[in-house]
Amino acid sequence: MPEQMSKHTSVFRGQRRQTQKLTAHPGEPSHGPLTAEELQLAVRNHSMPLEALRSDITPPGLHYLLTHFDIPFIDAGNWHLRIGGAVQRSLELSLRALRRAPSISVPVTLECAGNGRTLLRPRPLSQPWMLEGVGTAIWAGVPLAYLLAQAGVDDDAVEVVFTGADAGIQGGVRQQYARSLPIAEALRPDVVLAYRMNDGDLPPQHGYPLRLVVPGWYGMASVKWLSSIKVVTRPFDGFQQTVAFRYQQDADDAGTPVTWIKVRSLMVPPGIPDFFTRRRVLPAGPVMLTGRAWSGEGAVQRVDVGIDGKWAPAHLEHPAAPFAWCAWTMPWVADAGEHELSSRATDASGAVQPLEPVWNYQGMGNNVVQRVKVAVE
Ligand SMILES: Nc1nc2c(c(=O)[nH]1)N[C@H]1C(S)=C(S)[C@@H](COP(=O)(O)O)O[C@H]1N2
Ligand SMILES: [Mo]
Repeated sequence: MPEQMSKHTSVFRGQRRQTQKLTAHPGEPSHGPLTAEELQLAVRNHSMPLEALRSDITPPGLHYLLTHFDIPFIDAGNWHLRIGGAVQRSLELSLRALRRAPSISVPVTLECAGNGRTLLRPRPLSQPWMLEGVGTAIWAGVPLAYLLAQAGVDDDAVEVVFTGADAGIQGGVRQQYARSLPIAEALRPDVVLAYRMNDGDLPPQHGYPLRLVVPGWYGMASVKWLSSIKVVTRPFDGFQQTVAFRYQQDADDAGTPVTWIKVRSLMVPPGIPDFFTRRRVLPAGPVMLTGRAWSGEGAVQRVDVGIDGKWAPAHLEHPAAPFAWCAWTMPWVADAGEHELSSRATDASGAVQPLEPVWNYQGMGNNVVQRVKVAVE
């Protein structure tokens, strides 16, 4: 999520700094303590508790959530999806019509591009994710490629723009949440217009009645509460495309677009937590360390588990689908004392998780290895 951090806000910076020293300015990374604005976002947009890494499929209530503006309340009986722009036939489809169309069901690990942001120093001010902005669900609905074929995409088309029903202001710009995909991505057979999540209807917070799901891409591409799909002959220049979701060094850097999910692994913290500090405590003896790993840039090839900085390969299982996470396990005989546990994944592209965070202005794609401190008694 973004991730305002925009050229637009930087214009106001000097002015705000004089008048409101203690208020958060999105776009200005902070060395200070967590702000009220970050807390406000954090309580609306929850992460997935790490113990939920135990399930292949995340129940909707445990799946992470990221909503920029408000959750729109949509009367599905009067709702239609419009498909138009550079197509031979514009379409207008009711939810009933979509449910009668051919359907697919795809297990997908979604992750917010801002996951890991709050571990960066200085800290980009936005949704303050630690490491748990992730979840895996089975998304079912109509293949996007099927509907685009029905509409007939013009030869000069370059992108497809997806617009949600939710509106708000970000970086000083009034907007409806909208993102585009290159035509080649939009025509992938696994890109789905989902009306179901796991065993039920799409919940309101995850995009009811219909959302896009783009397997392998960071979550921002998977537009919720879809209201229209427009085929365009020029690259889309909306805020969420050209200002938010960029890897940039500063506000004036055009940067590069955020696209595919970078390789990451996470561990279920072993033992029991201290309520307030979340510090882990476990008894000495054998313990099975478990977790998950995923990547949008190539299948996960290995996961190494580090015990106090000494690495050894974990056992890897096969994922349920190309863009769903895979389980890993590693037996450990815990001896009394303080230990630091980590996991580090490598994917088929050769990418490996960095040991130290890689900073960028919006706090995007920080796939640094997780470190779990445990006290063994
Ligand atoms: N319409 C709309 N779609 C959206 C968003 C949004 O704010 N509005 N947030 C995006 C972002 S940044 C992420 S990470 C995912 C989160 O999906 P989830 O809440 O179902 O986990 O939705 C994406 N789609
Ligand atoms: Mo996101």
